[in-house]
Order: sequence, then C-alpha cells, then structure tokens
Amino acid sequence: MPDTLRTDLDQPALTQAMLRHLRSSLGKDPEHATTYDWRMSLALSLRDLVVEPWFASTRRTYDAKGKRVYYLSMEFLIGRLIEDVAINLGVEHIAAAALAELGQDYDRIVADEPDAALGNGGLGRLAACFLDSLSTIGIPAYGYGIRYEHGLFEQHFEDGAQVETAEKWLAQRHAWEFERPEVSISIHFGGYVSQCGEKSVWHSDETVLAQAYDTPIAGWQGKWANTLRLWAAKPVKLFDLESFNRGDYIGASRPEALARTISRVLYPDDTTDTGKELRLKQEYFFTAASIQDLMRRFLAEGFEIDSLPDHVAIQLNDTHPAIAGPELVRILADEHALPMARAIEVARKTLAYTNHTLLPEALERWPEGLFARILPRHHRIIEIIQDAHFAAAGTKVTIIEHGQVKMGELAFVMAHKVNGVSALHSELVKETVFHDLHTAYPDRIINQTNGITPRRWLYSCNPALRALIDDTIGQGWAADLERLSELRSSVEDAAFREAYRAAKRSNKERLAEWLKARDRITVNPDAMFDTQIKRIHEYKRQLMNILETIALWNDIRDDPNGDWTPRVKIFGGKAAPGYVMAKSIIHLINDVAKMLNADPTTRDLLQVVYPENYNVSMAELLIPASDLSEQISTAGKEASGTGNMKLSLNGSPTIGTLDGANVEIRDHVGVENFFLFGLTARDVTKRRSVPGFARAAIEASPRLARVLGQIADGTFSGGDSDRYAALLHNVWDHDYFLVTCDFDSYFNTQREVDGVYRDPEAWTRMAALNTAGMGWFSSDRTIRGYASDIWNVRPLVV
Ligand code: GP0
Repeated sequence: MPDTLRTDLDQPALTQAMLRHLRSSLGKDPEHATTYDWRMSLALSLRDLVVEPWFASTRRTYDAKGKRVYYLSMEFLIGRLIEDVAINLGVEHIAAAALAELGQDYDRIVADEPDAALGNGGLGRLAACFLDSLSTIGIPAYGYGIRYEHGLFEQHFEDGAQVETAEKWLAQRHAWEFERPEVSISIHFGGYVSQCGEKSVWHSDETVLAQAYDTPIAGWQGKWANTLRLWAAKPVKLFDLESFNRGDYIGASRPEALARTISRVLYPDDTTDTGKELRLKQEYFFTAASIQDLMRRFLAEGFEIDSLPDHVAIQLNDTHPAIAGPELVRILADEHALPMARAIEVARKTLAYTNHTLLPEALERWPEGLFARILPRHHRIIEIIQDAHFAAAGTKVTIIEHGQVKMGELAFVMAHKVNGVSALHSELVKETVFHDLHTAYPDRIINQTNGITPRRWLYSCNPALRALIDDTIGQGWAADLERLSELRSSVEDAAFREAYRAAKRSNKERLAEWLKARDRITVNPDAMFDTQIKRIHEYKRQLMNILETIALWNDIRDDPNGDWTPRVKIFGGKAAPGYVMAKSIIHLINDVAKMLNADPTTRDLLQVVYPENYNVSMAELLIPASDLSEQISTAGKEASGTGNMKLSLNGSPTIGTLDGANVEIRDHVGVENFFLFGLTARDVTKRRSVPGFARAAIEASPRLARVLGQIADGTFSGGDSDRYAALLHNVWDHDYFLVTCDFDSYFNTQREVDGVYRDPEAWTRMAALNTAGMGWFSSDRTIRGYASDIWNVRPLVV
C-alpha cells in the first residue's frame, strides 16, 4: 500500500477540477492562463480536497465533546503550501501528471507560490511544524495568530550590505484561506476603569475589529484537519464620510489606516525586545480576539465556566501572548462573575507557557505607564495576580518592578506548566532566568525538546533520499520517524552507501543549478557543502565561521599544493534591521566572499556563497544539498535549534558545541558521528569572568591574530580600514560570545572534518547514521509530549 490516500481522486478528475477553477475562480481559459492562474487553479483544487476532512474533524470534535488545544503564536513561518498539501493528501504524482497533461510543469508551478513568511525564524517555524503534527496525530487544535499584510522583509545585498524591502505576499490572492467576515470581534484599548460596587468596568477609548481568516491544515494522509485562524485588524467605521464631504480625503480614510496598522507588518526582530507601543497592541489584539473566540466556542457547548481547563488548553508560544493570563482573568471575573481568586486559578489551569530563550534582551518588559495607558484594567489585574502569588508562594519575585511589567514572570505565574525546548535549555531555565520562581514552584518547569515535521523536512524536500529510504525500509516512516533506525543495518552495505551518495549528489546538483540560474553563481558539487543557515546573531557566531574561512584561505595560500579538501561555505540568513553588529557580520561575509571567490589560486578549493533572502523555500533546497551542518553557538545560548535537526536528518553531520538540542542530537546519532568542539556552558561562564580573556586568546593564536590583522588593514574592504573597526574592537575587548576562546578548537575540528570527508565511504557512513539516528526529533514526538505532559488531551483519530 503506497503512502497515498485519495485513491478516489484520479488524474482526469484533478485535471477537470483545475479547468473548472481556471474558468470560474480565475476567469481565464487555458489559452490565456498565466503561471499564476494555473497555480491558483491547482491550489484551489487541492483546497477543495481538504474541506471534507476538515468538516469531518470538526464534527468529530463536537461529537466527542473533546478537549481542544489553542496554540497562540505571534509567528507562523509556513512557507509554501501546495507541495505540503499535495503530499499530505497523497496526490503529488496525480497533480504533476494533471499539470503535465495541461502542458504545465509541476515544479515551476509549485515554485511560483510566495512563501507565507509570518515569522522570523525558529520560533515561527516551530509553530508551523506543530500545526502539521497536531493534524497528523489528530488532536483537535487551533493555531491563532496575526494575518500580517507584510511578512518578514525581503533581504537584498547592496555592495555587500543588507538592505530591507517590504514583503508582499498578499499583493496577490492567498489561495488557502477562507475569509470569515461574520467572525469580527471587537478589541478595546485605552480609557479608564470605574468601580460599580464590587464590579470593575473598563471604559475603553479605542476599538478595532479583529476579523478571522481560516486556513485548513490537513495532516498526513488527510485523516484529520485543524484550523489556523489568523486575525486581521479592521476599523469599526470604515470611512469618515463627513470628512470626505468636507474635502478632507486623507482625514476620511484615517480610521481605516489607523486600525489596519495593527496587522500591517511583522516585527522583524528575533530574540530582542522591541518595546514599541504598536507591538503591545498587536500582542493584545490577537490574544484577546483568540480568547473571546475560544470562550464563545466553549460556552456554546453549555459547559460550566469552572470546567474551562477540562475542555480548553491554551499554549503560549513565548511571552508574546502572555497577556492571555490577565485577559482570561478579566473575562472570568468581570464578565462571568467568578471570584477573583477562583478566576486566577481557572485561568492558570488552562494556560501553559513555552520559553524559547535565555537571552535577557528577549524577555519582554513593558514600561508600566505605557501598559497602564493601553490596558488599564489588565494593569490592575496583574497587581492582583502578583498579590495572590506573593501570598501563595511566599517569594519576592515580582511581576511589576522598577516601573516595568515583566512578561516572562507574568507568563510563568499564570501557567500551570512552563517548558523549555531542549534538555539543556530546560535545566538552564531552572538555574538562571526563572531560578527563584522555580524554587517557589518546583514542579512547574518541564522539558519538551523541539522537533521538526518529517513531511516537509525530508519526505517533501528530499525526494531522492525519500526514495532510497522507501526502497530500504519500506514506506510508512513519514508518520513514524523512529523507523529510520532500521536504516542502521544497511549502512555497512556498500550498495546502500553508493545510493545514499548518489542521492546527496543529485541534491547538490539541484542546488548548483538553482544558484546558477538565480544568482549566476557556479559551485562545484564535488566540494563539501558546508552550511550555516539561521538568523544572523552574535551568539550564533557566523563571525567565527567567516574568521575560520579566512584562516583556511591563508593556510591554502601559504601551501597551495597541500592536500586540501575543497569546500563551499554556504551562509543564509537575515539580520534584524536595527541590529548593527549583525549587519556588520553580513557585510564582512560578503566582502570575504568577493575576495576569495576572485582568487585564482584558492577558488577551486574554498568558495563562499551567501544567497540573499534566505527563507523556508530556500531552506528546502539547501538542507538536502548540505554535507556539513554548522551549529556553533556559544554554549548555553541556543535554546534548542531546529535547523540542526533538519540538516542532520538529511545527512549532514554536525560540527557543533554542546548547546541546545545539539547535545541530544549527538546522543542519538552517536558521538562518533558528530564533530564536537568548544567550551561547555559551565566553562563559558567561568571564562567570561577572567579579565582580558579575549586579548589573551588572540595573542595565543597566531592564526586568529593574523586574520584579525587582515580585516583591520582593509584586506577585504578595498583598503578601508574603518569598516570593521567597531566589530574588531568588540572582538578584542569584549567578545561576550567567546569567539576568540573557541576559535582554535573550531579550526582544528574543521581539519578533522576535512580528513573524514576525504574518505567517501567513512563520510557516507557518518551521514547515513545521522539520518538513521534522527527519528526521535519528529515534531510528532514533541506534540505527543505536550499532549500528555501539559495539555492532557488525547488524539481523536487512531
Ligand atoms: C527564540 F526567543 N527563538 C526566541 C525568538 O525570539 N525567536 C526564535 O526563533 C528560537 C530559539 O532561538 C531556538 O532555541 C528554538 O529552537 C526556536 O526558537 C524554537 O523553539 C533556537 O535555538
């Protein structure tokens, strides 16, 4: 039985469906249809197939009076959906054949779809993987977020520097969503609170409407489909006719412009706290809309208000929706007259919070004045929550302190479970950011190691490896990823290794062709593809990677006839627009690329490639084609990582530190199949307290000193010795992320990597054992963990 489902749908039926949509939904005949028209016809035809399972899942949930999970997230980094849906419904081949019959190329049509980039990085992509797994497992769930008009900015390089432009995925119709004008929820801001006897009444002075847009999310084999509900902000009053009639056209459209600003654009910051009024409004906007919506659904079923936690589980993806705590308390106490203490208890049993980082700059804090002005009632409720928490836990940990509202503490206090995203991270959460709260509530913090959906991140993006796995262990592994361990026994089989190498080789050729076509870059698929793809951040240490690249270049030039292992260093990622140091690192990588790629003595041995505008779709090309995965963050800083999982699963051994989920990946793939280097989290803390540690490390490393000297004298910046002055000052005198201390260890480990890569059989063994060992990192496993340890829900399909 093949991994297909829609045996009732054959190719002629899909062809007919597409022709029908082309006519009636696009208003085109085949002769005049563009790529866009065909793509929309395909998407709409596929969407039609999801509707039945979607209705069936909803009926099933109502009939079972099942508990529902609500995943609240500011970000859903979805990417493209056509291939995803086609694969989950098992109609990928039918779709390709139908398009071929219509004279269209499936791959070209699929590639025409813009990415839904409603997220910055790992956090948003995790939310998207979770949606896939929730539907695959069959847990009744809703994703709730914001329908940003503009997703994550587009990145361009001008003379090597990052320049941002607005992203416009909604400039064309979005095929997958259903607009729900009837679901319009009033969201209030500002004003004051009055006391009416015991009762507090919030008199707001600004109202916008949250309008729902639903996207069905079908799981593997279409057995279940959940809903992603995204909110768009609309004005209460569309248009001020009075102003218009006076000739004030700009004034006339002001209400609309103001309201729409709330869902206009995704904040492009990752792991930093932006602290803007608009951001607070965005957070409250989508959280309040989601909670009103789920309360309406809950009450419609006729349950007692106290029983909320038996029917509803709300998961807060980071602190962004942490206002859910006081909002739920407000509804329970102010609108349903629950006593305050009981309201807090019911809310807490309903809520859980996921922490994604230890970086202090990422823990949101709001100036109390601003907070109280925009959400006066919530401000007061937080004070009450804080008093109740003081009384119950006897701790000194405050939620409001020094004129700031601390959202991390709020989320913690209002959650019955708080989880970290890898084993190491969860332990560090207990020891550091939430140390005192952990002491007060010792059972609250638990771990749920992140995962990735194997459907997108292997089955769909790597057809070559998919076919080999099917041939070797049979089908069915895409929803039961631990079965990949059955590959282990084949690794000693030379024919299997040959086939594994061939799959990797074809993926590298596919990437090479894409780079050639898009960026006119030529890469040699025989070279090792060494990949670092993720947001650009100092703690992720792209800087260390590029410094090592320069050092290797120097070594090759010193001995051009040495026994070198050819490498292509591939970088991908965006920097937050306001993050000066990260942008300087991008500039340096591009400057180095320009210099090295033009050097005739080294360019066949060492090349640097940095394609602009890295996104989910680019990841789907780069990951299957990669040989080596760079996971080199300062130990203790990367909470988990999920790119590390995708690369290892697709056969890239990791060079990495003992950080985040690297630790668990190493355990699963075997320590001999992982290139470990660098200081541990404990070493890092110790080393940082040694005065002048960076200078000492540089002086002890002639290789590093030479590289820094070259950057300083303008070798890579056309003689401009100022360009990297701030960056270099930081390396010499500050180096919070210990690039200098780990440099030699990293360089030497890279040379070990070179040695293994020169032995193709040894390398293939290692790569294949990475694939075989990664089954545990399916997000299906992660979601089962949340379901049993946090939500107390069970799947409704078997
Ligand atoms: C964490 F705090 N992450 C944040 C943030 O603002 N954005 C973001 O993408 C990431 C973490 O860095 C991560 O630990 C993790 O894998 C991911 O969220 C999902 O949990 C990568 O280490």
